[in-house]
Amino acid sequence: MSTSSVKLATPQGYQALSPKTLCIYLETTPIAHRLGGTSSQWSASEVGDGNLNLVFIVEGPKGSVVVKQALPYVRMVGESWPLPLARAHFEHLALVEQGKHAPQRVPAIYHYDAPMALTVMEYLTPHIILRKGLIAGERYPHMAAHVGEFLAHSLFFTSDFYLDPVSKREKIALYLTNTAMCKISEDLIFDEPYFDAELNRHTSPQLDDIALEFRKDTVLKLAVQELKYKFMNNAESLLHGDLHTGSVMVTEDDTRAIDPEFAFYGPMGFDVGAFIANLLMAYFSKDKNDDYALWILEQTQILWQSFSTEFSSLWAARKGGEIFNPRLYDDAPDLKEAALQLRLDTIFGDALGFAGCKIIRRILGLAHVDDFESIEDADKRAACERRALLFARRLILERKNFKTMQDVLKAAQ
Ligand code: SR1
Ligand code: MG
Repeated sequence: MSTSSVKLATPQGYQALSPKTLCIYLETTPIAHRLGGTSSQWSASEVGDGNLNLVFIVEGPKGSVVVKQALPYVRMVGESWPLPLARAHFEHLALVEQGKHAPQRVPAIYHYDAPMALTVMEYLTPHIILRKGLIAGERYPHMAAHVGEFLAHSLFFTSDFYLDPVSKREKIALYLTNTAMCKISEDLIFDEPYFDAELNRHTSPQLDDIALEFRKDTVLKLAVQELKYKFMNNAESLLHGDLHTGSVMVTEDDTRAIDPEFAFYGPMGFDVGAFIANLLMAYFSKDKNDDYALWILEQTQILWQSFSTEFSSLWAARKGGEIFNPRLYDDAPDLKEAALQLRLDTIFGDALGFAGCKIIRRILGLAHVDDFESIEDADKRAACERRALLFARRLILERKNFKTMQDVLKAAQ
């Protein structure tokens, strides 16, 4: 990914907002009534700590909302890396679609303004970002099952297992031009960790040897490029596209997936693998196998269990869908079960491979995760990261050999 000094043209009517200008803006929108009173009684603060956008919490006498606005550049790098505002459109589209299939697992959407690249949505409170909760050692008894359910519903209902071919192709087309976001993933996940890219960083000098080994590792690079090819060509389902633990908000009882601005039609295993990768990084960031670390590992098992059980019941109950049309069962009644098993096995293998890629990119690439970054002692951090890197390599190369999540978790320990 190369940065440039050319600023992107922003559409007429776009203005990056500040807390003050946001309140004045909101007064002109249909959601003003949710806040109550007038803008002079509202308080807004910018709370975004992600890599790309502005995020505001606005509170009024009657209620509160969250406002997310895209910037015309990558926030974590600055204006030298322009990024189309259109990602706000894809995020809104995906949130609405996911809201149809998993309404309890995404925030409610109140308002979308295309020229302003801005969405007003439910303020999830007292939720916190899952990654922060895991770093703090909190347990969320329903989180893994909820994410599994979100994945099963959002992936099943947007695939050929449910849709007729016309609707499926129309849906693919809706996301085809989210190219800038897909290109970020193609570069940052599958390429940059494997060459000396300008914006790469790693814990140095502790990981210099392994970073170089990975760059020289033809077998690994072949496998990663095979996964990249799958990412680019397997339009199986509408993906969230960036389902890490920073894209999930939790309380003890509730779980919501946010931020699907990387949404596109891709392989189901990519979303499943993204979440597994982030649970595994949370696990590897704890330097010993204490109760809490093992609890995190167990969540990976619960996630897969919940996803596969939910996906299987949707499959059993399905009425439409183009693939494995019921006319094929007449002379081969066991086909229905075999088809499901084949799909689950493929998603599982893909998910492990993508999980491996996701772990490596967060340790050797541009965008790191706080699970590791919050470990101040560089030697300690590097030791955790090295374990994660070696395991990620195994996940990628042996993805077709692991038969169950239990096998994966044993190997992780
Ligand atoms: C330049 S954007 C870096 C990363 O932040 C997002 O969360 C995505 O994971 C992206 O790859
Ligand atoms: Mg995000």
